[in-house]
Amino acid sequence: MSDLIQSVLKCDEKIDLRHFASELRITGQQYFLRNDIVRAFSDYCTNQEKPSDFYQSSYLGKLILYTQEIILENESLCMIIRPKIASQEIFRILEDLTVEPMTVQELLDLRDRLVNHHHPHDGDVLELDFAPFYDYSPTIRDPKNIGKGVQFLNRYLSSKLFQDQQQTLELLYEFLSLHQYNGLQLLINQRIKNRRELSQKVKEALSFVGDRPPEEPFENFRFDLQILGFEPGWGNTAGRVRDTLEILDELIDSPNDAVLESFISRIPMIFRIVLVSVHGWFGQEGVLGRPDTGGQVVYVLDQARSLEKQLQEEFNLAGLDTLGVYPKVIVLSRLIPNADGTRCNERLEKIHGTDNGWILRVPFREQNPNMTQNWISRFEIWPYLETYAIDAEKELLAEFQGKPDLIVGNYSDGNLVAFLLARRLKVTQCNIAHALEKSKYLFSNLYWQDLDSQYHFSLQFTADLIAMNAANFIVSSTYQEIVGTPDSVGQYESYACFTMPDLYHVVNGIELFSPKFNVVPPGVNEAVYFPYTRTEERIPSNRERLEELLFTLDDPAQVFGKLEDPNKQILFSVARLDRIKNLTGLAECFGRSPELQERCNLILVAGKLRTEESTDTEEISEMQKLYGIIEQYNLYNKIRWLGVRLSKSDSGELYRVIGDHKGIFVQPALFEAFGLTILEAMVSGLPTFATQFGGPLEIIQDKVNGFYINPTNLEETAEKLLDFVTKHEQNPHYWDEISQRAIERVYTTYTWKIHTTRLLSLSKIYGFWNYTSKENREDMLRYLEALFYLVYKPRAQALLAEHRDR
Ligand code: UDP
Ligand code: LCN
Repeated sequence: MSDLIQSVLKCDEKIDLRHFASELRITGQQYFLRNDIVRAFSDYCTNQEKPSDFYQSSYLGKLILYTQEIILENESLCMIIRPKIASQEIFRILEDLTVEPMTVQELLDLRDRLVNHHHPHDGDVLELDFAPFYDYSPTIRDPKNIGKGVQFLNRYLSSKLFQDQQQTLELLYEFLSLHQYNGLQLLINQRIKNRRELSQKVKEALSFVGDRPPEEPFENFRFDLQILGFEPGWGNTAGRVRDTLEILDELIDSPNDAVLESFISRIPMIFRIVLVSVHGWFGQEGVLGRPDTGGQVVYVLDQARSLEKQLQEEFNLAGLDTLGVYPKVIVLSRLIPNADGTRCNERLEKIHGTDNGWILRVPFREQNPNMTQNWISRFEIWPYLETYAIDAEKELLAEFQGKPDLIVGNYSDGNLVAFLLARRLKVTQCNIAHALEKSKYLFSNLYWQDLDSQYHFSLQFTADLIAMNAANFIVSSTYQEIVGTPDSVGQYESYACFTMPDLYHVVNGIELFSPKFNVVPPGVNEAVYFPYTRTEERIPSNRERLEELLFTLDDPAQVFGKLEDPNKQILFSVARLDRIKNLTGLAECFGRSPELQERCNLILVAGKLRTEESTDTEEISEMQKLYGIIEQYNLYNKIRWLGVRLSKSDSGELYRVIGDHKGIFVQPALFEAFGLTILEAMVSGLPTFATQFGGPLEIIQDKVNGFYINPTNLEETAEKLLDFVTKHEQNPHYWDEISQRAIERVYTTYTWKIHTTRLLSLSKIYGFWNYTSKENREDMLRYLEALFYLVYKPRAQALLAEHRDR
């Protein structure tokens, strides 16, 4: 990159650079983010009447293309350049155009100076650096492969492991001896005394099962195998036992990574799983659409169901179900005594559609009844989590009658609790972020001191650093959640280097190239969300009731607005009334376009209608804004705003009714980490227009099975919608083609079956890796504990004191 800067400086373009810098200076702004830079440069090119290809063909244009941030200070200009995904270079360009590379430390000091929080005379600020702890593990080289951690790890591990055949065998032998379920020995017993015997007995067992009919049940020859040294877990029939033993035999004789993966994936290692989801209203009915309760709840419940099912299938194939081995999945959430009509005040609730899936709710301790009796915003719950983890541990041990095999955290709070639990119980920890707030709120770290009274980011970001580094593996829904796109920084990437002025500097917050990262997208509940064309599975009375609710019902308690002409093309959206979900942006786009209003109706489903129903300031302000837009553009006869909380099955049918009317789904979020509503709409068969900022960019293939929109560009969004409406009018098959491809996209790529198969295989392989490499992460975990006790805990206690005074 410095070559590119040098090229700029060696030619006439240095004059442009100087001019451009002075134009930036004139604005009076000091800190420029990517959008500002691109806009300012394009204005500069226009004002200077540069040729139209200046952006692409000049060195300066290319440099600007890679520049993420510019900071002006006195006479110098600091450029933060992202030459490729997940890397950063920093330069200072002085007034005389000399260029100096800058260190991360210098950059963080500069940022502190910018907000007047740099006090070098008072000593240094705490510097956090996790890089040294990643020395223990291999790192991926090509950024393209980030997020494919397990494949990489498996290949690496295999090549290392298989260099020494004796050692491999020894490890396999030890590993296979470990497995038990409630005192029932699995896989091999003490009759196989060492690695040599393992290899030999596998061959004997193979010849024994090879002589039996493949379909013969395992019970028939269980005790013959036991004498040879083999216990249950290899298969439910002679054929399946033979297949599994053959894989092991191949692993012993001619090991390779694919064989290792298929063998480990078959071994019954995971029986009990905890999914931690603390904040929000966690329930199965009447909770969606409330503040802090959205996709995460849907995701965790569907995941729990699917994990149980997948494990049952696995145990069945392994021949364990007949021996009383069954999976148990617990969603750990908080018990909210004042439950506002939900079941969140119940300790235990069975998860629908499971045999042994439960929601276990543990209350926050009575440290402050005013707070702990009620729902608490996710931004406020930090002081209660440590004691919560201690109490939850006891309850989990009692419920499981033992330790879980895997702990999955969800969101910053759940991940912190997962860390505390995994540390105490010595269990594999998996992190799932759903949404990292750091990149959602612009400058949230730089101005944390101004925002802390409302958002407590100092606690949240510290919790994030602890949990993401502690986790054995991290599951993300998309690639860009980890490292963004060529233009934008990823959510995890934003933790790599940042300042929390006066609190700490993070110089290496997370190793993005670590194989701990794995992209495993979620699915959609196929029993609830399915194509509108499957009429035989739909219930006509529900369809009629929802049809009425959507188009004609005149009930001010549930609906606002009356459609003058219900036959117009429908634009449909479902979301919570969060600012970032931007339903108001969609209404504004509709309001500003007379042509859209002429040809379409807008139907919005949001949890609520009335400001009195909410205590959440953001939600109230979004409602007020929506009323304001309806009034301003006089949309009363063109819009329907449904303030209803739908049951799961109604929510599925709602999309299908929109499909019956050949409607369009629009997801206008300013940023969407993933976006489950997009999957729901697509699998229902709705042509979907979704934000280009975030996960939808990976779900949808633009113009193939859906469309991208830039929700900050209202005119362009309106044009794209109108273009579709026109094409649909001109070509009767257009809507159907997009609809069909949307359905196919979900079924081929976004199912829970694909997700849980992958998740379980990951959990086992990371478990095996931890075991065989005797991965020594104790140094890192100790460092993280210090961070927890010395930074997190005092701040959490201060917040608790504040809560007590409220
Ligand atoms: N949802 C709902 N009612 C509402 C708002 C949302 O049932 O009033 C559901 C929606 O169908 C989806 C989930 O909540 O299943 C929202 O998930 P998404 O990932 O789109 O967004 P999040 O709310 O998690 O940011
Ligand atoms: C949180 C979000 O903001 C959504 O984008 C995701 O779809 C949801 O969680 C489930 O992961």
